Order: sequence, then C-alpha cells, then structure tokens
Amino acid sequence: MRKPAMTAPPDKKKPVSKTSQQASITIPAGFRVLAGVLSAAAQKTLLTDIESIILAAPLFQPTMPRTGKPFSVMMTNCGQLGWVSDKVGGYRYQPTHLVTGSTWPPMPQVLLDLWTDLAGCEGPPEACLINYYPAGAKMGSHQDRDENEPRAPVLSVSLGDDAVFHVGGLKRTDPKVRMTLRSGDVCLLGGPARFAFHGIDRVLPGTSDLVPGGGRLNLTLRRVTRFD
Ligand SMILES: O=C(O)CCC(=O)C(=O)O
Repeated sequence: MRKPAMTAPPDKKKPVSKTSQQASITIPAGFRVLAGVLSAAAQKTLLTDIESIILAAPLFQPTMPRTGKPFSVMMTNCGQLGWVSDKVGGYRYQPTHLVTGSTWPPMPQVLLDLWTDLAGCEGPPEACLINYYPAGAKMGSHQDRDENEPRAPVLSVSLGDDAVFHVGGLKRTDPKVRMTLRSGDVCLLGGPARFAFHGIDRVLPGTSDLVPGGGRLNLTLRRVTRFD
C-alpha cells in the first residue's frame, strides 16, 4: 500500500505497561481480544483484498464535526454503509464515498465469515470502516454510538504494526486498561461492553512488515440498522 501523503503528529507517549493498579480495573463483560485469529497467510490475503478496496475507494482524511480538525488516521469503507465524518455533516453512515460519491466496495468474504463465527448475533454486518494509521497516528477515547443496533457487537481486525489499545468503562472518566493489539488479532466490544470507551494511544512503528511502507490497518465491522 502506498503511504498516504499526510503529516502525522509526533507521538511522545510511551506504551503503558500493565501495573498492579490496572489489574484491579473491571472492564464491562463482552470485551474480548482474540489473539492470532488470522494466520500470516490469511493476513496477506486479506491485505490484498483491502488494497483492492482502497484502489476503488481511496483513503480520505476525515475531519471533526464543527472544528474541521483533521483526524490523524486515514479512512475508507467497504460494505453497504460507510462511516464518515466532516466539518459540516458530522459523524454519520452513508452508502457512498465521501469524496468520489461511489458506492462502497463489497465486504471481503473472510470478514463476513469472521462476523458469522464470532459476533454471536442474528444478522450480518452492514459497514466495515477501514482505518489506516501511519506512524504517529492515534485515535482518541470514544464510544461507538452512531449505530442503531446495540445487540450487535463491534468486531475489529488488526493488520500491520502493533498498536497500544485502551478500553475502559461506560464513562469517559472510568479507569482504562491498556494492551497491545497485533496483526491478526480480533477485538470484540459486545454486550455490556458495546459502549465502552476505547481508543488507540499509539502505533509501534517497525513491528510488522505486512503493510508495505509500514503502519497499521484496522477493519471495524458494525451493524448499523436494527435487525427487525
Ligand atoms: O483501531 C482500532 O483498533 C480501534 C478503531 C476504533 O476504535 C474505531 O474505529 O472506532
């Protein structure tokens, strides 16, 4: 994948190691990290699928509602709906690319299969947000609240460089646990953890050679509309 032309802010934060204080933190049930779900070969195949998607639906730089401040991650989507954000329209799902106006490419079968195997809910996902993190990119603590089906989890797949992920409770101020997500890992926020605050503190450059040019991809599958 070509490295998108963007300047990522320098990140001086160090990964936070697990402390005895963190050991006492309770994360809502329904948060799971499944390490190494995708083999090295499966990661390569999925990366090839994602590269084709990015050719058809190029990465764009989303901006924050109202302020127009750019995110440090680049994004695109696949599936029926895609998550976008810009200054005027804010956070939302839409069936077309923010820049090209084309419908999003279909979701790769391997992602649909992961959802069937792991999501534990009745219907398929409708959206797969593809986040590309160059070195220095991060994602602030947030809840995923733009979907109308709380019975469906958020399922995400990591590819490429390791990242320091944090997850907390249902309030922004709740204590957080930090952990490293690696290429091939799957993370689930479901049940009571569906609306847990979470985010990416930093990407650890040079920890994977999967993504040409380095960086990390995160593929986040979500159900947007209600099942019934
Ligand atoms: O990159 C990740 O692992 C988390 C992505 C995320 O939180 C999101 O897309 O809402």
